[in-house]
Amino acid sequence: MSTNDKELRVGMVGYAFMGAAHSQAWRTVNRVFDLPARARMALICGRDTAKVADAADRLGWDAYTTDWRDLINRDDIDVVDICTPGDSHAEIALAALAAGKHVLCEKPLANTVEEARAMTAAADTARAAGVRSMCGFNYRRVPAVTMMRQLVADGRLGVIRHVRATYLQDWIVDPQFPLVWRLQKDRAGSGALGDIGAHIIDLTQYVTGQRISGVSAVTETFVKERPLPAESSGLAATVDGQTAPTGTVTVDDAAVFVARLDGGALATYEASRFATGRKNALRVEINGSLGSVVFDLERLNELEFYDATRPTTEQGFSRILVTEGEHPYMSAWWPPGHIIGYEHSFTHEMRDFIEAVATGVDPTPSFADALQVQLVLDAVARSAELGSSWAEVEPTLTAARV
Ligand code: SOE
Repeated sequence: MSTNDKELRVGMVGYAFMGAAHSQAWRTVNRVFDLPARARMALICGRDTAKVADAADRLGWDAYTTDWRDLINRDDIDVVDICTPGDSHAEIALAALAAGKHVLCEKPLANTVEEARAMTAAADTARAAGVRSMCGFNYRRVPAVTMMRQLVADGRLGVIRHVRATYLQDWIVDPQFPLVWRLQKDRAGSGALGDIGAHIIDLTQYVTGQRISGVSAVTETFVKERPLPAESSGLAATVDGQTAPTGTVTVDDAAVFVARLDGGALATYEASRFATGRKNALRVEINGSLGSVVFDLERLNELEFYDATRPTTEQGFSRILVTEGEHPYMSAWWPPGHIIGYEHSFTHEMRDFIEAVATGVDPTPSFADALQVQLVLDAVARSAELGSSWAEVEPTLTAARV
């Protein structure tokens, strides 16, 4: 279907946290941004009939199905939006691209480098037929992050010396928290590393324009056995005071690594789900020869900026409120000072995806960009497993520079 019919009919697979976040964005994007095509929330897919029917009604989808292959085989679907656990990203994306559907796939792109390579190759092939694909690293679309990248690109920080990135959560600190899919390698690929570490890897490469070229890492699984979820064991976490059946956690709870970036910067990364008290705390600091900039997701409308070129009597970190009309995306929302939230990053993501598809250009980050993140994840896992001091990241020729 050509996009000059002004409508992009979307089919979304999955309806949990990311399905809800993406649905909010699909509902909002054309009511906030003036775009060359309109998204139609045509079909939502989930395995459980009752739950997906409820999700269709609650999230605003025209219809629902329980088979993603049905969604892909329909000729009245133009876009496939993949919001499932990582173990199904490759299968669904490969089928969608082969069927000529544009694809938006949640991060991380895949559970393995091999899957990510296959997805990238399929995206490259489909591009020749005008089919577009993008990976959903939504934090790139927080206006303050986009501005952070602009400050670096404009040379306001000078030569980048340090990147310091943390992404900290604490939702599984309780050992009785059940063995959900994010804690199983065959479902999620990895733990904190791929789930939240992928975000700070992509974000720092996006902001600095540099790529991670090598890492030295440690990972840890603090709680190695957990109660099986009630839906799989049929039992609550404890039955008659007896502990329910348990299963083995097969992913990392935390990953910590140092890295070199190909522009010469030194970097430190920490991704943990055991940072008690930190709920969704992503923080990135960039230090350069002329200045520094800090982004904190808990204060996502702001940047801290240090300009070392100012007179020494006036130097200090200033707080930039990123709500002016000239700031990325902000002219579409409210007057200066009226702040936005986490969910707006998804609306901005859909804005850029729709505009790219409708105008026939490749949205970013591409699958090739996401493959590069996957290669870093793999290098971190190899370094941690081998206990070696350093692991090179294979350079990719296909990935566009971030
Ligand atoms: C992890 O709980 C998670 O939902 C990530 O999967 C998302 O990518 C992140 O935006 C919020 O936290």
